This record gives sequence, C-alpha cells and structure tokens, in this order.
Amino acid sequence: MPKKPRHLIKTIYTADPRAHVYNGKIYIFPSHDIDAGIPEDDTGSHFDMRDYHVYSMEDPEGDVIDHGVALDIKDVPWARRQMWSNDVACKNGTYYMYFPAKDQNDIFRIGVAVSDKPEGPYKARPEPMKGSFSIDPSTFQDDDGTHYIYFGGIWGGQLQRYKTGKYEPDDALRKPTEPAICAKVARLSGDMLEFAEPPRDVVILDAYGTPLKTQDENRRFFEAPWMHKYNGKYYFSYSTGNTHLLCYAVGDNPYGPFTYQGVVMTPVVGWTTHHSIVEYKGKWYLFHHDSKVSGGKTWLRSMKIIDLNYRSDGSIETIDGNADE
Ligand code: FUB
Repeated sequence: MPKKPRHLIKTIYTADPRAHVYNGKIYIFPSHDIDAGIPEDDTGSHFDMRDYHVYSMEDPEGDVIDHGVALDIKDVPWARRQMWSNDVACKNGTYYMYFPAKDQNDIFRIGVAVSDKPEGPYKARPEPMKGSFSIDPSTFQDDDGTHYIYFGGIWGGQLQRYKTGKYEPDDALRKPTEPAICAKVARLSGDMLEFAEPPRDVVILDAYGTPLKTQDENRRFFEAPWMHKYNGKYYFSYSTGNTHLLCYAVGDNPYGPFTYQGVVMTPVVGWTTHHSIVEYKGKWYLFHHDSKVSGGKTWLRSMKIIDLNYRSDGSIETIDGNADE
C-alpha cells in the first residue's frame, strides 16, 4: 500500500494520468510529454505532444507495464498538433479513446479512436466528434450503464472562446464578478462516437448556492475535469490552473450542480496539476503528476500514484502535493 507518492514511470515523461479498472487491472491513459523545443507561453505551446502510450498494473505497489504507442498523431487525419490529456471508456468489450488535438486551424477539437483492447492500438475516426471543442475529455460510466464525457479548459484550452455557445476567436475571460466559465458534460451516444446531447455547463456552487465567480481563482474550474462516485454521491474534481490546486465539488447526479467542498491536493512541482481518482480492490487512489523528475521543467512531467482517503462524512483528506517519495 503506497503511503507515500510514487512516480510510476521514469523512462519517458508522462502526464495527466486517467486511470480505469478493466479486466481486473488498472489501466492508465496519460499524455506523453516530449521536449519539442517550443518556448513556454500562456497558451501552452510548449506542450507539443504527438502520441499516447497506455500503461497497466495489477498491484499499486508493483510493476507498471508500458504497452507502447497506442495512437500516433500521424494516424489522425484531422489533427495538426498538441495531443493533450486523453481518456478511455469501455462498452460491450470495445474501448473508445477520447483525445483533444488542435486541428488545421489551430482550434482544439476532440477525437475518438477505437480498439478491441484497452492497451490498443487505437484506430482514429477520420473526423473529430461533431460539435466538440476545448480539451481534457474524461469519461464516467454511471451505475445504470450510461456513459458521460466531461471536458474543457480555459486559457490554452480555449474554453473561453465559446462564451456564446459558438466559436469566437476572443480569448478574453469573463469579468471578475461574473460567474466563472464552467466545464462541460454530455451523455455519449449509443455508439460512443458522438455527443448524445448538447454539452451542458458543470456548475460549481459555493456553500450559499451561488455559482463560483471568475475572480475566485482558488476554487473555480480551470481544466482537468474528472468524475467519480462515492457512497452514491457524484464527486466532480478539477484543477484550478493558475492557482495550482486540485479541488472537488459534490452533487446528486452526473450533471450537477455541484457544491464546492475543498482541496484534494496542494500544488505540485511544475505549473500544471491533473489527476484521476479510482477505486481498486476496495482502496482509493489519486493518480497525478509533477515535474520533479525533470528538475522542474513544466512541460516534462511524470505520473504518480498516492492513496486517497475519505473521512466518515465523505469529505476527502487533502493530500500534500509536495510530499517526499
Ligand atoms: O498536458 C497538457 C495540458 O496540461 C493538459 O491538457 C492540462 O490539463 C494540463 O495538465
């Protein structure tokens, strides 16, 4: 049982780990960070990733298997650059990988690639999902079998360009006292390849029932949406981006609204923070990343695992993002 965080892979750089349990094992779907030599900027151009590896493990303390390249950008007809955080869902023994990339116009879209095995290889669909935009897709299957996709990220993730519901190349955020821009959620279609409905806002409320405001940068959504269920409640967790926290909010259904609860993890080494929360053999784990292995390079991150604990009231014990290994 890992009481301390553990870097899972040191042979290549891996970030944004999304974990699921398939066929009795933990499968991890991270981004594959590379040193592309692109200068850092506020739109994240330095995160210029070009493929995805898939990993698996049977023991959170044991070996991690690298299954190699599962999808390469050269095999995605519509994608030009920046394959950011992906995730996978399984339906009837088929695996669907959802991934963002910038298209030929440098606009983030979300694509789907399909495989008969969780580790791939995955075959990309020729076009992105209809009506898709922004970044960081993550999947959630509710107990009734319904699959949902959560997505979105502001700043480099371009979510602020959809304030009116349709694309406008205006990167201005809302005014500080206006409600914060929300992540999005949609039910997936029966064939898992499209949205089954127009994406809805994932609204996060404060303790008084008021939507969090743009100026509330320690609590509002920035990127990395993730949904999990614990004791019948829906836990929406996310990164606050420029304040470097992983936070969570709880609701009664997959669409929300969700009420802000607190911090899952304090800042890690590196600018970004990103995660998934998964139950395996009766224990809960936080998968996340930091830039310690690369000596602090924000674009060269390494994925980690640490135990996640709940208090008796269902709240999550805050994890120190800088704890020693
Ligand atoms: O990995 C590229 C981007 O960095 C992700 O999409 C964000 O969530 C952040 O981790």
